[in-house]
Amino acid sequence: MKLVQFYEPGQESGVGIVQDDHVIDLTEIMPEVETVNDLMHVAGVARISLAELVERALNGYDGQLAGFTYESLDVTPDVGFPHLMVPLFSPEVWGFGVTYKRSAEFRDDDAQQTIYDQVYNSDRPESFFKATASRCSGPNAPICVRGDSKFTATEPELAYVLGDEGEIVGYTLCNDVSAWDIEKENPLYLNQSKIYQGCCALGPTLVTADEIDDPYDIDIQCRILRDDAVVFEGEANTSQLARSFDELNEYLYRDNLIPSGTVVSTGTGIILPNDLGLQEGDLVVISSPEIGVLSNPVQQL
Ligand code: DO4
Ligand code: MG
Repeated sequence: MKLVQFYEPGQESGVGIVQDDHVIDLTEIMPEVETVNDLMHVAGVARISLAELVERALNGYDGQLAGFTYESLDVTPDVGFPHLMVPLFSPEVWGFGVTYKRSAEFRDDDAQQTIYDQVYNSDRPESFFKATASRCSGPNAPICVRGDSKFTATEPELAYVLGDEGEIVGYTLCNDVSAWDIEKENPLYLNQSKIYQGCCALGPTLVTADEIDDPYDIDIQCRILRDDAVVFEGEANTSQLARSFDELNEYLYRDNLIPSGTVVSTGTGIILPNDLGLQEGDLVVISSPEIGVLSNPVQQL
């Protein structure tokens, strides 16, 4: 099942179920559910999966199903019109890094050092705090280049969403936008590369865990458009990940309280060339056949 959150004038947020090119308005059927976070809470209390909860609600409803076309929601956010939002309001987004060989090799070559290779080959993975809900952009909303960065990169990643017992309830796409020039200057500046306004895009859907046959075989593509021309294309597959999600979770939860709805971004296998930092007006399009297309324009702060 693919879930989205959408904005509608007069209503802060609603939850939708994507079926082909339509979005069914679940909030019509379950008025107590305005966010995917609410849905996760209800499913948690009932001790059933998100998909089961939604199936039960749909089966028990005999009214007319209302909704939108997906296309009509997949538009630039405007308070006057319905549009997609982040797929959930994640209290915390965490990132893992150098989980793909390509990421480790590139970062070491660039800085003529071996620290990334050491982490790639260590038991302990690299993890970092990435964002809070207010720093995350949904589909078609701007991702940002911070004012003091001359080279900010897109990092297209598969992300998973955690339930209150540490279980993976679903998957989404994450753009771990990072100011590479700042983290290259000194690895201790990593937080400033990773965490700032508009540093993270999530979406477009949250695909429930039951619907993903093999999370270690997901294709991720990325394209960057500048003045309507494609200036970058790259792809990766999660089979190239060097670590399992169990392994990442094992470290994430060590003496660390992780709230329900936390998003964990699993690292990038797509690396931008050194002459292609993001610029105001670029459009970054990340996609996966299972999750959908996440497009975000770039804004220079
Ligand atoms: O320390 C660098 C960050 C690595 C990262 O975010 C990634 O590999 O995706
Ligand atoms: Mg990353």
